Amino acid sequence: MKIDELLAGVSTVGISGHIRPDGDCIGSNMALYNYLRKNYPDIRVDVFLQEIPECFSFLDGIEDVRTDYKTDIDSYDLFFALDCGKERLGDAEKFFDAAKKKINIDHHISNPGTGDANYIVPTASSACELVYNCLDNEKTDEAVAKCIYTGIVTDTGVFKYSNTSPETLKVVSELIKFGFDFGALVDHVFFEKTYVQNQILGRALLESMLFMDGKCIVSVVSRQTMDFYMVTSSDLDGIVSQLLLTSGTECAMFLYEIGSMEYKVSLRSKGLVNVAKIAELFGGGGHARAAGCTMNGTQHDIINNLSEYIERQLKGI
Ligand SMILES: [Mn+2]
Repeated sequence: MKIDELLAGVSTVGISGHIRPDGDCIGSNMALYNYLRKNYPDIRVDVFLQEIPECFSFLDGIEDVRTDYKTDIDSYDLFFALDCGKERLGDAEKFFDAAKKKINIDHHISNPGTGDANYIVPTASSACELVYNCLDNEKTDEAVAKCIYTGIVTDTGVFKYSNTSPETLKVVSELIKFGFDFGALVDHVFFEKTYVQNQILGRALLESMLFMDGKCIVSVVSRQTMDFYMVTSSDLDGIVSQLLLTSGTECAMFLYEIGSMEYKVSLRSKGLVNVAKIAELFGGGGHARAAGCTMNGTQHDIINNLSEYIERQLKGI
């Protein structure tokens, strides 16, 4: 699919992505927006996204995003759904449905393609990688490159997850030719934490415990501690991954209290333990190396319950 070939006779373009947008969703939307704005100044381009996290506010053109989903156009000549199928567009789905031509670009395996034209590649790292493939490299600039880089970095966990392919890195090798400070970008969109996020991470690490001869690590954050630091559940993202970075561990468990005798449990594994199987036993789910569930009981009961299944898998029984 080539974007330039879709634009004959087009004077209005709408772009949107999934609700609660992440770096890939925002990056792909803004990459296409910046590309069209620069190369096709006569085309009206509207982007519809809501709840954009503050860390993405440095991307060019983000101030133009229509967060109120208001427009005076009844039917866009072209409408792009990026990083999702039309059913996850939220309030933008009606614009997609009403558009004269609907385009769907996505990398989610669950998406059969919901546009008149579809470019769905489940093996691609990100929607951004796919959008990049649709652009003319000659017409791309630094603003577009930073958007694409942002999406690839966030969806691959900084080129770490198994969705990172040689094709992904070929795209990245083109992007860094634009000369932006990619180290600073990675820190900003992926590693940076707020002060309280770092404080609660420190507290969770300090109070963590090793067990099963150091093969397992666990930490628990109580409601009281969360209230003390004035953090919400999203501030606890990444704690379980940091726990698993402890050398010698195979499995990490992180619990935080959501109610009386009720905990959200996150499980991570380096590969020997399939944590999805364990989470499923308790009504949760996920992937072999990253899963979660909600459990009731005291923290000790919960840890004991989970440990039993982890130990069985480690011993191969
Ligand atoms: Mn994505």
